[in-house]
Amino acid sequence: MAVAANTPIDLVNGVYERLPGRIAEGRQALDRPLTFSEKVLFNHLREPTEQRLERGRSYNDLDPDRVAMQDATAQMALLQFMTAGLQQVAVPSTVHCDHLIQAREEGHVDLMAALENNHEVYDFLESVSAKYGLGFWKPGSGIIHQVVLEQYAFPGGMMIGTDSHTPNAGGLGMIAIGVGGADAVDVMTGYAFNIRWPKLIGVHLTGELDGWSAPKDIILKVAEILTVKGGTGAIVEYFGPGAESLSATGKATICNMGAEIGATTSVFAYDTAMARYLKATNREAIADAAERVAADLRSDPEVYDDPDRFYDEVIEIDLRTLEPLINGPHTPDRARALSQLGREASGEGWPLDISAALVGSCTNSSYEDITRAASIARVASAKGLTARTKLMVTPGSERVRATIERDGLLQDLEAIGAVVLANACGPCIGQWARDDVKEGDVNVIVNSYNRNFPRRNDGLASTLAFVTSPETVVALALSGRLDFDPRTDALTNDRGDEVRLDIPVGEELPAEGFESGEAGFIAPPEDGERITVKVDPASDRLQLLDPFPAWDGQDFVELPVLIKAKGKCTTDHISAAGRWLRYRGHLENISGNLFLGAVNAFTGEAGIGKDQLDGTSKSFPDIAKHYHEAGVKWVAIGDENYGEGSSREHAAMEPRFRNAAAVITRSFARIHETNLKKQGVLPLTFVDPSTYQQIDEDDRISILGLAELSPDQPVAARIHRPDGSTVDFQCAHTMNDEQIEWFRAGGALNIIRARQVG
Ligand code: MIC
Ligand code: SF4
Repeated sequence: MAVAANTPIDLVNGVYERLPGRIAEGRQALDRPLTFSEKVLFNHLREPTEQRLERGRSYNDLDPDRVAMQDATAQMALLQFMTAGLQQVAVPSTVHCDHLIQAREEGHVDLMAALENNHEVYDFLESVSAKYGLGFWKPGSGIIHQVVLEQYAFPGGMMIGTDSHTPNAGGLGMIAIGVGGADAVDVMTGYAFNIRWPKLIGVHLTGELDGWSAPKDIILKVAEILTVKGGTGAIVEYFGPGAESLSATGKATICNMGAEIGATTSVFAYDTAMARYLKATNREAIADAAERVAADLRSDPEVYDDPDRFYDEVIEIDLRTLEPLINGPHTPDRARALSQLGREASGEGWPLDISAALVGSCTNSSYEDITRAASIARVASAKGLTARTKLMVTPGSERVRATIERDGLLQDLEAIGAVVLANACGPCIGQWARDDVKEGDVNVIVNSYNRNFPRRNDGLASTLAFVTSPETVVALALSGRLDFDPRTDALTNDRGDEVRLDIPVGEELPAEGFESGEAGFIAPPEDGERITVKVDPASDRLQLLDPFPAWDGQDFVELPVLIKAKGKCTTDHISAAGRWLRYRGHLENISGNLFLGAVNAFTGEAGIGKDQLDGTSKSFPDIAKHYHEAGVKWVAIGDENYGEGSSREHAAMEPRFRNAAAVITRSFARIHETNLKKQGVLPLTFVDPSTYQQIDEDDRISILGLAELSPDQPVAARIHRPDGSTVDFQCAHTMNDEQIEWFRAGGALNIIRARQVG
């Protein structure tokens, strides 16, 4: 299968040809009109007539049109794919090099350094892509989600991606779902993508944004309303006149950050803004094809007339009343109006001075975003202002970078002191060689990214990160302070005059069209068979995978608790990024970061616990290694929404590699729960959430009756106290028959191999 730099029109036409028939079947099956995402899902069901469709319950087989992977997750995904013994991937797939570029000086210099430092990994990804027929986007071409939006997304399509912000493509009406690498391997090897039929949350947008408010404020508001777990198991559909007033890239911002509420994905129905974006990115044929089936790329009229009948929950937001928001620190749902931040910061004792301001990330780096940010900078500079804090800008793609350079927007930002970084994730994922502060220095940063967990941007737990719109970031950078509201406050310029910032103005799309963005693409050769993929056994960055041992048929009896995590335990807490991104292709080495950020509920300290074999206090990765080498299985205990955040399956593979038997929590984030299942670790939840409090440091845990493990049946478990007493408790799980089979087999790699033999 030839993978090109764009989605071929034939693929799109194929999807649209099936659409009316599938929609008719869907209406019949459910005996009612359909929402937009139901239509797209129906159109991608593998066996439409044979599947039970029950929201939040039934598991269903879907056939996505595409797979996209970024360099930090593709390594593990492709190492697994390689064990399948196939010659080609079964669906069009691409690899995007964006996460491994470190921000140190400025874009070009940093890119050159990355090419040198990461050449082994880039060579590996490029040669695997060539061998198995994947498209390869070179470092510097842009952030995966921006490139996918520009090149591959199309209304009514469906894709999966090994990154939690894959839903970004919902801005172009695509059902795009973030998954772990093992899920991607299923699809790339021709198997279906299996997922629970989602619940549906409708967000009805009325009015239009004005002044300083931006699309980002919509999702910051939704995050406040739904919290970081409120979207779990649901697709969020945006509709209403407010939805149609937003550009495609503005819609993408909203869908992108839907990852922060745990949503399966977020999506907007097809409209003229999407057509404009498709045309501006040289995809007229797709725009025309979409136009012909436009009525099928929206919800049925009955849904818009009476949304409460069709959605599990409906949220109303009037864009006219939406103020600029800023969320954080430590969690993306901690929202307040910008106007309230100064007071809150003083009350909390947060520094009011800002140490760095950052514009960019996959969430906010479109042409429109940059025009709005640059407009503030342009006027500010004319009024004699420059940034009072470090300001850094990461363009989302080479296409955006080249276009904003041509249009003078980069110069506008540079005029107030901005440094332009490489087209990559950079400081969003800890790839930031920061030397102006050190651990313990409590400091505030503001950015237009999406996540703000501790240590995420610069590796420092003492950095307090706030997420907001690019417009607000630039305004705050110009003032240098958290208690500044550009709508009401003035700034003093270099002549000592009081001046006000102008309201940002943006351009949805470049009047002169986009510069080319395809320079970074390498198509696979017709026949990749002769290409050899080398993995040096002595490499510290890449390691071939061995399947984990199959389940031995025995219950888990009296296992030590490696960790009881207190509060938020995201995938960043379980498997940190930043400097550890270096080892994303080497399971043993990356296991050195296991739970380093997780807070020990018994001591309040991060990353350190008690080794039950020798009674000493050690880092969690060292204890896990000790248990592994001693052949001791263990459990981890977690609180609500355990595994929030990233799709990185390392957060599941590392525990599995180090002998974890089960993770028992109050609740899980979707992608991480699936990743645990895929790797053969039991993800269990307490039936009575208060059991969490009962587990002590020296207790042991048994998980019983595993031979009878079956869907919808509780699992018996027991706490063994050091004094010999026991407490029985019950766990729930969400595994279906197939997923129980993954557990028995010892994880996905065994299944991939068994399929090959079969
Ligand atoms: C993130 O934003 O956390 C990441 C880094 O993009 C991750 C993927 C990864 O850990 O490689 C994600 O969002 O899935
Ligand atoms: Fe990259 Fe940040 Fe987007 Fe993740 S959230 S894909 S690290 S830019």
